Amino acid sequence: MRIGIIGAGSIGLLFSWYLSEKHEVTLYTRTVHQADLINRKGVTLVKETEEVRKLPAKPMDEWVGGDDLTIITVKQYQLQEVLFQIEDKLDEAGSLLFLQNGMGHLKLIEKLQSSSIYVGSIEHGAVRESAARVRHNGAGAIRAAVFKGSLVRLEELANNAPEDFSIQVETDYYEILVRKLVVNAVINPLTAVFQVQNGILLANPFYRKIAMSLLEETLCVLETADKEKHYRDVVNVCEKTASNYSSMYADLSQGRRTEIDAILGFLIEEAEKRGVHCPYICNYYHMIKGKEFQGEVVT
Ligand code: KPL
Repeated sequence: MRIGIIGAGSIGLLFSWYLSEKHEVTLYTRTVHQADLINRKGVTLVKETEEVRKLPAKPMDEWVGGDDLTIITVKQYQLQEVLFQIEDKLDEAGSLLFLQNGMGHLKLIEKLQSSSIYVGSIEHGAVRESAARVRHNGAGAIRAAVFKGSLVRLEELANNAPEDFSIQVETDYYEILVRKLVVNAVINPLTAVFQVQNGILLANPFYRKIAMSLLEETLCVLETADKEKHYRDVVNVCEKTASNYSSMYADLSQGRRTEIDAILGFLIEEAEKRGVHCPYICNYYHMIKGKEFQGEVVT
């Protein structure tokens, strides 16, 4: 399959590296500099060892939409601008797969005319070490489902995924987003505030207690029935990505904006609509906003 990947942060680099094993992948970057670098050096994946894969890269404004599948990996808060940039070429696009953390993007996606749209989540641990280099800190689940249109390209993607990068096709896209929202609502703010790797949230009994309180409050706001499943999800991700620095930790440490509005900000809005009191969520939301405001550099 011909696959375009828009966004070359940690998730874009990870997808481009793994999928280029079996597909013809082009990576679309935000800057010309990053595209040049990737064209010259390829993408390096660092695990126990490191391996380079050569693949073509282009700046995003050269995207013309001719691929069978386009995977959009940019952050939630960058999505509106990116969609605006590529809007007039979306008619030429094949299927689209959106992989954002948090909630909010459904409102944007709903408006698109594209025939087949998928929504998914990724629970791998990945940190971008430089513009063409990503460290893979643990494999978790990748889930995706149809938002609109046909399943064909998503099934093709899942059936041809590399063994160590498997993709689960599910039926309920909203459920996928809620599961990932809960994971991000607990792990991301706490790791960013305490400045620790994901695994420390389980290993340190005091952080673990706070994580459980934040989890319970999140589930209360979302009025979800299956608490056990969400608890297992959080524990699983912490275990499988124990050595990873969450994206929120990485964003703050590099002075970038975080996805807190789409994660805890979304939960605060939901809590207000339902008249639910959520002091933990509010406190962690403000701690992260405070750090963003200070432009705090933690490493
Ligand atoms: O999604 C992540 C993130 O960091 O944003 C997890 C899965 C928690 C991995 O760190």
